[in-house]
Amino acid sequence: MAEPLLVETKGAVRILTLNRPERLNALDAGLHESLASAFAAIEREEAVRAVLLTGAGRGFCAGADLTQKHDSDPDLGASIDRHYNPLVRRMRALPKPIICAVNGTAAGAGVNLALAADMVIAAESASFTQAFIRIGLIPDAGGTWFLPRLLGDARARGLAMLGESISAAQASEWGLIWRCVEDAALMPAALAMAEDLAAKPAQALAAMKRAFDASTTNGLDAQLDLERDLQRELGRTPDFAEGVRAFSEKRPPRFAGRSAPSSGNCR
Ligand code: T3D
Repeated sequence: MAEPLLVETKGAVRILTLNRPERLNALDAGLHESLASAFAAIEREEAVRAVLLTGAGRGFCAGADLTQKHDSDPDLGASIDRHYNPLVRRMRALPKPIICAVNGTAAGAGVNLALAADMVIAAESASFTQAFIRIGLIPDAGGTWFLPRLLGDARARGLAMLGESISAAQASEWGLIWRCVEDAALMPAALAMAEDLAAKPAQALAAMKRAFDASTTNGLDAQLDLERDLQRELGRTPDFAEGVRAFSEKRPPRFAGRSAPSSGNCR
């Protein structure tokens, strides 16, 4: 049987490809377990500096695998506790950038899995559907949190309540995703973004993820204090010294991505 998740490494980029194309990469227990171990490895491996998540075939991910057997009194909360919530938390807490390349249909938790990444780039043939209402559920995997923040309340409620699909172009115009590109350009563009991020100062990217996440609950005062604290740590990193030196010497910087000997990690 084919592996449900393909794992490849290109330089400092770890590429994860959801690989159940006959089910539009719907998430079953096997795929969830593979994702959990892939992210655990990425957390451990210092050489991995950026992650690219995509899907095999014509779909990105059609959400939960609806062919999984449920008993007469199913506990969906248990499956969310076991698989979806740890995955979303793990992606948000990962101190490395994650790019999601949405290659085709994204539905249900498949959309929200993409939105848990730091940036989403989509092929123009891709679509985004909060399909949950069609089967009597609410958006999960962070959907009720991501959607209003990215789109505003009106569009978030419209997408969730109507369950209509939007195109990648519409998703880009509405600010749900970073960019929409021609189908053939998707993987080259996504890989170029991931390689670019992998060469950027890793500590600064980790601190940025932390600051943006904290901004969703912090007031301005607390956020200003957090920015000061993070900047204090970053000012002591070799990457800051190299960035300033390279600027003065009018040459491209060579970032090592190491933390300062005396400081902890930004995350
Ligand atoms: O359960 C829990 O743990 C709780 C968590 C819930 C999270 C959720 O994500 S709930 C929402 C689940 N997802 C959906 O409701 C979407 C279901 N799929 C669709 O509505 C449609 O397939 C799409 C709109 C995504 C795409 O339509 P289309 O016409 O392009 O493709 P298709 O023909 O419907 O699908 C192609 C094949 O993939 C087909 O198999 P077949 O008939 O060729 O053998 C179809 O059954 C299969 N497939 C699509 N989605 C799923 C799926 N198989 C299992 N689970 C799926 N979600």
